[in-house]
Amino acid sequence: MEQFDFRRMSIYQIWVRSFCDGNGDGIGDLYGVYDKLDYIASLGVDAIWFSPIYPSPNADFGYDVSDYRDVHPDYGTLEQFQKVLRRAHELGLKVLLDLVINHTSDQHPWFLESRKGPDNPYSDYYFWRDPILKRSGRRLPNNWSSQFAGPAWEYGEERDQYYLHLFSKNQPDLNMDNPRVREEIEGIMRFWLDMGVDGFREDVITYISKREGLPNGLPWLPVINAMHHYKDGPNLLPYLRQFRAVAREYGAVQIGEAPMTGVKRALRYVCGPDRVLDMLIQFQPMMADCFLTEYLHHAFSLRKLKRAFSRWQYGLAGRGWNALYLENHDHPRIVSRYGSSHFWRESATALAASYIFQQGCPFVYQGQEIGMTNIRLHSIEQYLDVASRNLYHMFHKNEPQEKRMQRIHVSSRDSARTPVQWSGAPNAGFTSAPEPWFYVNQNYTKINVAAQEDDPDSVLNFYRAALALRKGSETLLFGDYREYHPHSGTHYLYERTLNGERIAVAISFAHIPLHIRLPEPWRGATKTLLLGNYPDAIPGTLRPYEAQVWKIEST
Ligand SMILES: [Ca+2]
Repeated sequence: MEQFDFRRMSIYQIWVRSFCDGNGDGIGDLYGVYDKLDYIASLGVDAIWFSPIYPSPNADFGYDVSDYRDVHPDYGTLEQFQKVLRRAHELGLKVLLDLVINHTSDQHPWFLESRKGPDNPYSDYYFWRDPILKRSGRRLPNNWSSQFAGPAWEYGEERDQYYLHLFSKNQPDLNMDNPRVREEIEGIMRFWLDMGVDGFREDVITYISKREGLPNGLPWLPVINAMHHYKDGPNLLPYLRQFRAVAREYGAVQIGEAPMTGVKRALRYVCGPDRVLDMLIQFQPMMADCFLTEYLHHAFSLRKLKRAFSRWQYGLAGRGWNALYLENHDHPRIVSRYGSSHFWRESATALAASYIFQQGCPFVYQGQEIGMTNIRLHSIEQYLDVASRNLYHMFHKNEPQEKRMQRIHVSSRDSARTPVQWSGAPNAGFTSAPEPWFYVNQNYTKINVAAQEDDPDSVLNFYRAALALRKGSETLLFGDYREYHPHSGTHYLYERTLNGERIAVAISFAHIPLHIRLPEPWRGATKTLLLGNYPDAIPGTLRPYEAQVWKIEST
């Protein structure tokens, strides 16, 4: 089946547990999603990506799947999902599901069988290895670290062997080298595509092929010491081609999550009609205030952010298509990271303008469109994120408690997982239950959807205007990208050009007013303001976190 033109899409991501509780038990669900579909459509997005909605023991909140063909009872039923799907389609929204196939839950029936012994049909669905026996005792099969900290091996008593888990010990890695496992994946894809789902976001899909023999990683590097043995592995392309063939039958779109992947490598996956993925979720724009992970925090660097943006804009130009995002369920809130609490509204809207008008498909994560901010919980016990907990308990133990908690405050994924703030009602209108499943950010009385709906200057209405502007402009959709003043640490200037039309975007990241020398093609020409986050705008002058989008008339 022919694929729809995915390049025009903007995509709204739902992490359902915290989106909206429709049945009053304190947990977000598909009943709440159904009620909010009109709201989602009102944003002007074209698709919804659901983080996993499958049954899961929630060791990693849905990214540990125990049944790929059903819906978690907390979120509803398959029938309710189909209802959401039908209504979404009526509203013109595509629906993308999260395909989590690098690993399953340790409660998945395949794993429960597999761990029983080497002689059952599922024994080779996972990576089981004997311990290495030394005079000094038993050692793990290799030195790989889990990405959630600690060793990547866990003991299974029944087999007297260890199994591999690149993430938590409750997420055993699937052995994709086993053709039967790949057939299972094909079956899962067909199950949802037959139901009418429009495509998949594919979780850490670049990790599914491990280097033969699982050789040791670097002994001196924590957490990602063996990445070079499992990222972009030897059989990744053939496996992706196999799954692509299924997607192609349905015209489905495939978006791959690719941590630590650079442009050059990305081009292998996303180029031309034979591409194996339509877009990659790459991580470089998430690293402008940290080294490799948010846990290794440093001050925000606009130059670093712009370098990441432009590297991908230039790198994929004319060859591939970018996935543009600043937030998702795996990263703290962007206003708290790259923006300003003092200039909260201005910086939230400036950040929107910084990525939505680049070439690619913009993603908006639930709550981002109202400028939700990080939560600060007082003790590590209040945090639920397995990665935060592991990092806290394994590193920087000699530092004062306050410093260690500060590291968690700036890095925890839980900040993206607090309930969406719908209104100023109790529990932010997220639930009618007395207690929501997780902490509500107490700034909900100020930051909420209802308060922003009727305010033309709100963050919410800026997102709507920005998405509408992009959607209605062939230049913003398909035009060439060019950055000016790349070395500036205070402002970000870029333009999009197509068939002689030029649209200029100027954004301040400064707390003080700026006077900038306009790039040559913008100078002297007649300029029409298409969008801004102040009541008026003067070319060449940028107030704190001001964003201006101009149409430049050719002279
Ligand atoms: Ca519920």
